[in-house]
Amino acid sequence: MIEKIEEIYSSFKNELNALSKQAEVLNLKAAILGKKGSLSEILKGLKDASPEERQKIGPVSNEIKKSIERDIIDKLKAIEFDEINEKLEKNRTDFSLRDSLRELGLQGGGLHPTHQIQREIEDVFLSMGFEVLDGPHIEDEYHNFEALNIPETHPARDMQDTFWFADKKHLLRTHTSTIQIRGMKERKPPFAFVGPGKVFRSERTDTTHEMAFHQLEGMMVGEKINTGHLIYFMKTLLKAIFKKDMEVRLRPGYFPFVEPGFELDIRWKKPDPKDESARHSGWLELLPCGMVHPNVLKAGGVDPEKYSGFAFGLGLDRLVMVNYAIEDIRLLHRGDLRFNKQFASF
Ligand code: FA5
Repeated sequence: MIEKIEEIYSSFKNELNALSKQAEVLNLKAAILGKKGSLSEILKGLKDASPEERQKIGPVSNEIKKSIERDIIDKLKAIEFDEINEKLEKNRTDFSLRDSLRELGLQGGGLHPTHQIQREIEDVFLSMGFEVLDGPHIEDEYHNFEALNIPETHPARDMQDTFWFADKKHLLRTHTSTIQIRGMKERKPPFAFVGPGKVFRSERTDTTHEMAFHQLEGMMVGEKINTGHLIYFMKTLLKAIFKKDMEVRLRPGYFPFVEPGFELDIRWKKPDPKDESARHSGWLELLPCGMVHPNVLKAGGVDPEKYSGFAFGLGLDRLVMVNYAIEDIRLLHRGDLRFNKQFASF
């Protein structure tokens, strides 16, 4: 009987090797291990065998049954793997386009310096357990102002002159603080996130002001979060970006959505385009921040009696200016390839 069982196993192996479809493998399994399968039939005969024979054949047949089951699982996995590879091969994406462009003498793409810095900061915060959130460019009045403790008649609305849509209800968001409200509503404390993105203001442009620029919002909410946490995270952020301890200045700042509010300025040596060796030393307003106002926590569905938090809004374009000693913010948005190529990883 043992020889018969071994014979079944060896012919099973040969048949299995020749198969390439999952259904065929399952049929073979049924033909051997199914109710009327060849191995099952033999095992049924065991009941008529003598106790000594049963003692000998029992363990062998069990071992072979296990081997068959294992072989079948391996084969099914291998077939699935082959099918995936076949699909990948068929739907192959040609990532070599950039090189082909270069072969054709055309310019390939690269990341804008603002985007590069945004990704770098996202990585710093991801490593500290923050999430990265997104928010819409077209906002409603509620998320851009009201929920942030800026009611309709509040003079702080004038600080951020806005592009309104014809319905007078929607606008291009003036800051990424809108992400605070959306982020809070979808989470339960404790939580921490950053929200980068483009913002828009109806501004007269100059060397440090643009109409469309980039901010990165940050927020942390939990029990007993205080100004010490805020300062720690701001310093960690600046050190990661500038790779050294930066000279910073914290002064009181007013934003209706934080209390207390601060302006964090950074020591900046402004380059003089007329005289390459000259540097005007000064402070650049970079990072407004503060402890989240209780009304804002409430608007986000967070109990201000139990939880507190900090928030900040970093000007990304200004950060690029400081990092690369760029004298005019407008250079960043002009799309001049001679300028952009200096930063892109072509
Ligand atoms: C705000 O937009 C607040 N939402 C920031 C905030 C968030 C405060 C959370 C407190 C808590 P402000 O208008 O100062 O603040 O803009 C933030 C940063 O964006 C500025 O520090 C500056 O770096 C940058 N910024 C502001 N206006 C311009 C502009 N026109 N062009 C380029 N960068 C700008």
